Amino acid sequence: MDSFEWLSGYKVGFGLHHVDFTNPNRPRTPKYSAHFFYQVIKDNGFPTPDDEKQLYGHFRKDFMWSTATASYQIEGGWRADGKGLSIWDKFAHTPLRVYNDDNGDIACDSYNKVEEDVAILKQLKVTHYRFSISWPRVLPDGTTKHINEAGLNYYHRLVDALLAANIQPHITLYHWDLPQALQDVGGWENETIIVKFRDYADLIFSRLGHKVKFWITINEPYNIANIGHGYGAAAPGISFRPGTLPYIVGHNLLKAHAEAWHLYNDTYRAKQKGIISITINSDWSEPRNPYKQEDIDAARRVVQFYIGWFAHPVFNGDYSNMMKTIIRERSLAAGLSKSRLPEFTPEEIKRIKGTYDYFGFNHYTTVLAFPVNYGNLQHYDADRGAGTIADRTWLDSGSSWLKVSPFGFRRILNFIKKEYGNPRIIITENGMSERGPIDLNDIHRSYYYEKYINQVLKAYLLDNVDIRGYTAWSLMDNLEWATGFSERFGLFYVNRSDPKLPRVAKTSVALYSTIINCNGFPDPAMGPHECLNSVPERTLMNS
Ligand code: GBH
Repeated sequence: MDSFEWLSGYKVGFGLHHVDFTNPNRPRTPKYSAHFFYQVIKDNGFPTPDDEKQLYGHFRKDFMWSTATASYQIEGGWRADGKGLSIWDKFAHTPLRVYNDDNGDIACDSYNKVEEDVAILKQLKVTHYRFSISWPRVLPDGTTKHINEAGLNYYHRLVDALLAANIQPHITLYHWDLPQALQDVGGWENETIIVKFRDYADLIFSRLGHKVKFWITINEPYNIANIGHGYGAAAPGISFRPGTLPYIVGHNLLKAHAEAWHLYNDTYRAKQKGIISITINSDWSEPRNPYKQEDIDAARRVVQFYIGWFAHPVFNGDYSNMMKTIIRERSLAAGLSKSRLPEFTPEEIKRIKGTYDYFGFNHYTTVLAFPVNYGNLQHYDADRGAGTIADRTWLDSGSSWLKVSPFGFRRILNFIKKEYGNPRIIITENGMSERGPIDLNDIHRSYYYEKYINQVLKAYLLDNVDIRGYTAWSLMDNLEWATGFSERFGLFYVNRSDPKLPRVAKTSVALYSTIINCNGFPDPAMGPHECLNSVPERTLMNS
C-alpha cells in the first residue's frame, strides 16, 4: 500500500492500494494494479485467456464469404464515357484535402479491368463480391433526366462476369461518391435528396435487379454525416456547423434509406427475390477503467452515439432515448429553443422502423472510453461527452484509428443481437491496413483475419448470434479516402509503379481462401482435413 516514501513523504505512492492519509482511519482502496496482481497470483502466471483461445468449428453451410471494394476507391475512369463528377472527384482535386494530393482519377483502373478483378476473386474462392455503383457514372447530374448507358454498361459487364464465375454480386448503391451536381444544391442537407436517391435506386433495381439478389442502400451513414459534414475530413468536407449539420444529414440519410427499402419491398421484391438493407459501422467501446462507473457510462455513450445513431431508428424505431435526451438538454442549456437533433414524426418513425432484411455491419476496432466535459461546446463529440484511447498492448495497423483488438468484435456482435432483436447479420466489412514499405508476406493481416474471424465463429457457435456472412475489406489496395494510397487494406497488392496496375496476391490471400475453403476452422484432432491443403503456389501467383 502507499506509505511514507522517505524524502518524498506521502507524495509518492508505490502501493497496490491507495491510502487516504487525510482520513484518520487511513482507509485502503485497491488500485487497478491490485486487481491485476490478484489475477496473476490466482492464475500463477499468464495463461491464455479463454477469450483468446482458438475455437474450432464451422459456419452455416450457406455462409456468404465475400470481399469488398467501393467505386471511387478502385474504378478510376473519372471522366470516361460521360461520367459526371462526384464530391470525391472535387474533394481530391482540392489541394491538401487528400494525403500526398492522391486522387481516384485512375485508382486501380477497375473500370477497364473487369476480367482481372474477377480473376482474383476466383483465386480467393469467395462466394460473393461486394462493390458499389458510382451514382454520377450512371446519372451524371444525379437525376434520371439523363441516363449514361455507357457507365451503366460497366456494371452489366461486371455483374455478368461475376455470375459466369458463380460469384454473387452484393451491390452498395451509395458508398460516398455523391454526384457533385447534387452537392451544388445542398447534397444530403437538402431533403429533396430523398426522392433523388429513390429514383436512382429505382433505375438500378429496374436495370440490374433481375441479376442481383443482395443489396445495400447506404454504406456507413455515420461517416457521411459526421466525418463528411462534422469533422470535414471526408467529402464534401464541411466542418463549420458541427453542432447541427451532421444530425440533419443523418436524418435525411435515414429517410432516403427507408424510401429505397420500401421501393424494393413494394415494387421489386416479389419478382426479384433479393434482400436489401443498410450497412452501419461501429467500433466497440470498453471503459478505460472497468472499475469506474463514469468510464462505464462513457463507453455506453460511445456505442449508443455510434452504432445506435442509425441502428436504433432502423431496428427499434426513432433515435435512442439517450441521444434524444442528451442532445436536447445540451441544446437548451446553450440557449437554443429546441434540440439540435431533428425529430421524426410518428409516421416517419413507423416508416423507417423495420426497413431491413439483415443487419449490414462494418467493424474494425475497439476503443477505451472515459468521460470528457466539453462545457457549452455544441458538436457531436461534446454531445457524446467521451474521449477514447487505445490499450497500449493492442497491435498497431497502418491506420492511426485501427488497433488490433479481436475480442471487441464478439462483444459488439452480441450487443447487436441483444439491442436490435437478434437480426440476421452480414458482416459487410472487416480488415486491416499497412503503410510503409511493401511486404507481400503480410503476416499482420493474416493474424488479424484469423483472430477476428475466429471471434465471429465464437459469436455464432457459442453465443447464437445469427451471422450469415463475412466480407473482407478489401479485395485490393486502393484509394483509402483522405489518406490516399498510403494506407493499404488489400488482400492483393496493386503495383502502382507499373502502368498495367497488376494485382499481386499477398500471403493473406492463401490464409483467407483456406478459411473459406474449410468454411471455418476445422479441429486438427479430427484431421487430416482436405480443405487445409492450400492451393499450389504456382496457381496462386497472378500473371
Ligand atoms: C470503411 O470505413 C469504409 O467503408 C471503406 O471505404 C474504407 O476504405 C474502410 O472502412 C477502411 O477505412 O480519425 O476521426 O477521422 C471505416 C470506418 C470510421 C474509418 C472513421 C476511419 C476515421 C476516424 N471509418 N475513421 S478519424
